[in-house]
Amino acid sequence: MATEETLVLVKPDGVARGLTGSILARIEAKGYSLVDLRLVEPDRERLERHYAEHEGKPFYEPLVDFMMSGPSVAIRVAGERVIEGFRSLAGTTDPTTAAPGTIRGDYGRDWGLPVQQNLVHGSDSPESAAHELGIWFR
Ligand code: DAT
Ligand code: MG
Repeated sequence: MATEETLVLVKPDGVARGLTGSILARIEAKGYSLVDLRLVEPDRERLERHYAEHEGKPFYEPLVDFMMSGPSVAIRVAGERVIEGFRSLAGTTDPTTAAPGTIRGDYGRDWGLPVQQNLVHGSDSPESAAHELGIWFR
């Protein structure tokens, strides 16, 4: 299997709660490589491109607003099967039920908001990784 790259975001809740270092440590401890990293305050246009697949869903507007509420840390991460591997490390989307031992399961929960604040984003396929890396590291 060839080395892959994925886009990881530490979302505004993760940055605001001071969890960036803990999340980076988990990526490094798993053995993946940090290739590039930056603090980004995305505008609406960038987020609309990043989350285009979710346009029209009930959580879409709250999601975009949440992602504009503060900076995110964008990370280019490399390794064999890193796309699948980081998704596994992150845990399932709903942080309340994400498995303990995962980033979302250990650090996240429901805060009674219309959007799930689940700390991290990870690309879900080679196609979305290439697309998303182009959006955040243009
Ligand atoms: P993931 O981030 O696990 O790939 P996704 O791509 O389906 O999940 O959704 C993008 C983000 O939108 C997700 O991280 C949190 C939010 N979200 C998804 N489904 C939701 C729901 N049913 N209610 C509220 N927020 C949701
Ligand atoms: Mg997704």
